[in-house]
Amino acid sequence: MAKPEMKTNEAANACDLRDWLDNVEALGQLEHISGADWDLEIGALTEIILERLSSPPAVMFESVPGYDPNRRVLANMLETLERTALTLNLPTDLKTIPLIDALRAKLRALQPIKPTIVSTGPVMENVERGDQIDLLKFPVPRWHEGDGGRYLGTAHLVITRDPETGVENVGCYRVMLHDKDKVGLYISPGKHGKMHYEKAMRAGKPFPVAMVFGQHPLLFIAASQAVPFGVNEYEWTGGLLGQPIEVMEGPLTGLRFPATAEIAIEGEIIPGESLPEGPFGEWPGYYASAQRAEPFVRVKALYYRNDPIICGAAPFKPTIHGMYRSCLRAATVWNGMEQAGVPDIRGVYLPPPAQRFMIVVAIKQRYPGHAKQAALVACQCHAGAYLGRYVVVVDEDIDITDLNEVVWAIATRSDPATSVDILRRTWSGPLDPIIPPGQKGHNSRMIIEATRPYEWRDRFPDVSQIGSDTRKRFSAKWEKQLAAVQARHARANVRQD
Ligand SMILES: Cc1cc2nc3c(=O)[nH]c(=O)nc-3n(C[C@H](O)[C@H](O)[C@H](O)COP(=O)(O)O)c2cc1C
Ligand SMILES: [Mn+2]
Repeated sequence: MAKPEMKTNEAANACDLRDWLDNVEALGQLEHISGADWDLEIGALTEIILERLSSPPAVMFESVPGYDPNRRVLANMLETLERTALTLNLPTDLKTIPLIDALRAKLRALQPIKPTIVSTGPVMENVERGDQIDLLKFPVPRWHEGDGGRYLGTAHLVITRDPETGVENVGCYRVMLHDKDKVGLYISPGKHGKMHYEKAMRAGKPFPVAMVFGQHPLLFIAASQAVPFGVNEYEWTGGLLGQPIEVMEGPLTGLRFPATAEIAIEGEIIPGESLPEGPFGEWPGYYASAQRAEPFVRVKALYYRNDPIICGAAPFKPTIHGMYRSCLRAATVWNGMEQAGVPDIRGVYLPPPAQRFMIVVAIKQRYPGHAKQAALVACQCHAGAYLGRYVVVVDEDIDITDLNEVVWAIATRSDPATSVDILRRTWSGPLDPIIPPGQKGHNSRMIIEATRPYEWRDRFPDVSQIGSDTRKRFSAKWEKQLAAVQARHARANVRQD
């Protein structure tokens, strides 16, 4: 069968999940699984696929037992470099550090573009109000064994407005399904949506909320990652795509959501009402924030496309995924460092198993103290300051996307008595597993200078490794045999169950 052609942003509606799926299909990175149950089975299969494959496909779960077979769940949207690049409107053939570099250039130059307001769209193909609303008719997964419920919102949009200023926000804060028309919301302190909510509660007023479950993954990235304070998430998304996205105003709340959303709701939080929320398997790989009373939204209207798709990005133990989050965070930390004037940065990366808990920076050392400056700024600029732990600075010859190389640099180019500093009382939060309950808030940072010491860097022992010219010469000469040896001995990244 001929492969479908990739659609460009001009040809496709730039911000429709269905066009994105066609492009992922064209990349050969979409799998379909029929018959997995909503209760743990979808979550477990997602986790096992991530464990087994270093380049995992996106997975569409269809025909979930007990549900309309065309109501689907999409997992693993962004788990390869190609799909991350596709989503961010970047070339799909970039390696990790060039991708991060291209992304940060794009973010630096980004000019927000206001969305186009349309009167309706595919999301209005089905409209249900009041008693008709039944969210239990959607195959909402219970993702992890320790979860306190089914999570409808893990890769979604929560749209709110500041009750005092009217400023709109689009955030991604987890959403638990309580009932056919009630969904719980957990927003951690300081998030924009939380500030809006707190203002409404102080005024004793119902708080209108719209939510979208299923949309182009760039909108999920905008809601969950990269948008700087003061920039509207829809305008940022338009700026990144180079054209406006289409939104419509919710008939009940006026809150705006993408016209191509798969599923959208409008509703309100009533002051004083709460239900038990959590626990939930969180991105550090633990259930760290326990079950608590949290607000919930009374759903007043439900809209969905025909054959709707719920997008899911439940976090699993980060030893098996999360590369795209590392790339996004690395791009924003790198830009933060550059804005603070740190020269000659050759790369920034967050090893996926550690996520924000470790930042690795490669520099070309230029002056005494350059490495320390790079480390301090990396872990204290806005993008790098929250929930960190270790920051490692290495020389430019280290491949910072390869943990073996980073560990080798630490092991051989740092001396604990002279290469390490500790910062105390830095910015942490409720999800930090090592801070005891009741004491969460601050944590500490360790800076590791794993660079050749500046004073005698020219006399530091040479690395024992074939030079790149030698490597090229012999690998070209022996390529056929080497490829055959490789093919005979290749092993998939398989874990036995
Ligand atoms: C899969 C995923 C789930 C998230 N869940 C939550 C959550 O439950 N609560 C929360 O406060 N932040 C959560 N976040 C982080 C926020 O989305 C992120 O901090 C975002 O920048 C918040 O938007 P805001 O800056 O407009 O408040 C999540 C992020 C991701 C990627
Ligand atoms: Mn925001």
